[in-house]
Amino acid sequence: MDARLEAIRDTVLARNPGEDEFHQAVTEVFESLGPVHDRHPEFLEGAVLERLCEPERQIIFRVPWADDSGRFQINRGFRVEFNSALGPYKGGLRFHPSVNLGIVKFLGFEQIFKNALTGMPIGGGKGGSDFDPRGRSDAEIMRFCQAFMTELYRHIGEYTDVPAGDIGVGGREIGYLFGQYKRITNRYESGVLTGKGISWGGSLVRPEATGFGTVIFAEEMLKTRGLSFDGQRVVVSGSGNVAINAIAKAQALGATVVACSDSSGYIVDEAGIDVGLLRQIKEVERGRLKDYEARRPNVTYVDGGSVWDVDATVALPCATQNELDGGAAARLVRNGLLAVGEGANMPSTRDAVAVFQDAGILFGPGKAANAGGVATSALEMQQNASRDSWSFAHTEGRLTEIMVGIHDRCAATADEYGDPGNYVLGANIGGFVKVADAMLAQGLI
Ligand code: NDP
Ligand code: 2IT
Repeated sequence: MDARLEAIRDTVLARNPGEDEFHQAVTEVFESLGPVHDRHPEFLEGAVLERLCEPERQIIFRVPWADDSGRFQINRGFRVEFNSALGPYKGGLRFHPSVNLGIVKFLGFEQIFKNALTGMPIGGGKGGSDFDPRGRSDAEIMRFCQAFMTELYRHIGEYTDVPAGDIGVGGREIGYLFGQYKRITNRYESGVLTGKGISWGGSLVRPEATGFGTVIFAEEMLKTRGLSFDGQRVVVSGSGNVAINAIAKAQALGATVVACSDSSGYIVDEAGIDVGLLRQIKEVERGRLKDYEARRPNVTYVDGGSVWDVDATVALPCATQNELDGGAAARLVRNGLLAVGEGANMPSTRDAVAVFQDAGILFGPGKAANAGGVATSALEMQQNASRDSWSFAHTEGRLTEIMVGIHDRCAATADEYGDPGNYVLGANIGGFVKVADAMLAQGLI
């Protein structure tokens, strides 16, 4: 790492002890930015990096709620409003027991650059809670969402901060959150949340957008080598919103997706995953992946283990951070891997990224490859602002244009900085320069 940047990075780490994932995300971005600072000394003079690493606002709050047995439960809520140079803070809410400030800050930090890459007018933020939705009744989920919004509402707004979903937060939760926001504020402010239901201000394609976008991005990478998804053998991790829609899109483009996972285990279905059955189990029944085995012939369910033990030509990690390590990366590379598209945020460890890059694997980092979700959230905001709703075909067309545009800008930036094919460099520099220019233009704030 460039020595000037390393000194700033070390201060950031010392000021934020114990936030391992935030440290990882900051380090990974800084490693790309040395050459930019050679060309743009004004970024150093303007203390852009120091400002960028300090969130504009960090909110931590108590979320008290009553479970079905009447017992009082206390969770912790977070919203980190990281950077508003390009627009209102924008980013999802994660409900998972592993959520803490360091996780929210890593996600919010990544979101700044991702949102810049989309070309849409959105800043970066993230939030969530250590609430564990697993095993909770629908009524408990509703009461939790209402309690969460009872504090969050005062910090958000269509021009201020616009949350959406992430792990553990989908259409059902956004509905409860929106209802409570409306009740407290007495405003039907559609643009305050994205991922809403289609009949009440949501956008077509938003549910599919992250998974679809990841596959579109990976397809563009494959094209640079004269390849496509057609005929590829694909492994996807996770079986939530991003994973399911990545599976659907990859198969629509002619690939066979042979495996996917949840936090308990993984399935191998050599005939290609039946997306309809997977949606029924995960989205309708809210069941476990193990249920898939009994309902389809010739399927193996592996309890525990790693889905990355299954060979693939294309790997799409779509579950969570640091789920694919250096050992798994090396094994995939030895067994014929061509490309990786990160549907999740920071799913590959730094060792894994190094293995992929050293082997010349096409590697699409999350902040570029999974930007289709937030980009379509921005399209939802656009429809809300104009009180309009677009067709599926039109919205999918916009998503495709945006993903191809992100791919091409990352590739062109990597070329410009002398490292062709390095999408990590392209994404980090491309996102950073846009935000840095806007920050300098807006003065010392
Ligand atoms: P979901 O909650 O819909 O699904 C998450 C999936 O990942 C589930 O299959 C879950 O398994 C698995 N998973 C979660 N945590 C872990 C863990 N610690 N270990 C193993 N498996 C785990 O979330 P999404 O699909 O929305 O999100 C997946 C990833 O995509 C996240 O990294 C998220 O930040 C990222 N992302 C999401 C976007 C969106 O629009 N939703 C946009 C861009 C990125 P189980 O059910 O067993 O917990
Ligand atoms: O990580 C992400 O980009 C998201 N969870 C989606 C954020 C959004 O505002 O749609």
